[in-house]
Amino acid sequence: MADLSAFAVTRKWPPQYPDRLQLYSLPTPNGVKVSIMLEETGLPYEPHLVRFDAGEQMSPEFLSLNPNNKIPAILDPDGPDGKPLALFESGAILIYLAEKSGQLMPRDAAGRYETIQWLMFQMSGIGPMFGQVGFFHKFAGKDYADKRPRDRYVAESKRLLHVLDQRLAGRPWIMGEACSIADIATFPWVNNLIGFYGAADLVGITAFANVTRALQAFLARPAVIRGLQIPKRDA
Ligand SMILES: N[C@@H](CCC(=O)N[C@@H](CS)C(=O)NCC(=O)O)C(=O)O
Repeated sequence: MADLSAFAVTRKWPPQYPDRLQLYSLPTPNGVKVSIMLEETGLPYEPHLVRFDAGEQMSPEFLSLNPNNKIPAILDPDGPDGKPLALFESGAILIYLAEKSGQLMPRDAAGRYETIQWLMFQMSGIGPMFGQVGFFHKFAGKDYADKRPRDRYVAESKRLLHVLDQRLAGRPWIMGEACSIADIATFPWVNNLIGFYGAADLVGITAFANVTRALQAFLARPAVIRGLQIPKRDA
């Protein structure tokens, strides 16, 4: 049985199954990327809820795993060379899990780099920009009288949606015929933008028919349906 006692995070979130990959998360758009990926691959894992309402992402135990105080983070007892591996940043975790499982990533080198390119497009563009739309449209920023910041992020989000829509023209998924980690990174954010953030009209989502078609296909996948609810908020 794996011994994870050297990792302080296991003191606050004790593993019931230390041989399984440990996931520390919350079902937010960044968090569900990893739970969806784990559900898609079938890798055995144990989810732990990190409660933001209790500030648990700032606890010394969580910071020992991710000094950047953000979910998702993982601790794999069976990492490279059979040693435990702790990892944060959802994009890095997705690449790691794709390589570990041999799934959700093209096998040829060029296809692999192209997938990472679209993954980075999500990490550097879609995530941060859609997040700002959420702040200025749904959260504290919605009460600001000056709408220029909101409009700036809405315009940039529309531009990114246009790029994504063009990429999906004539392709079911970002990388073509098969769903990949690029889709797993991207569609939880599109879903959140038009769902939880209520910004569908603001960004004019109906103009992006390829994006909405791929989003519907994504949301219909059984692993996605399950992953969107993991970890359970009331666990
Ligand atoms: N670039 C990071 C972003 C992660 C992120 O922003 N996580 C948010 C939830 S979606 C979070 O943990 N926020 C808590 C905080 O900032 O205190 C990733 O993709 O993993």
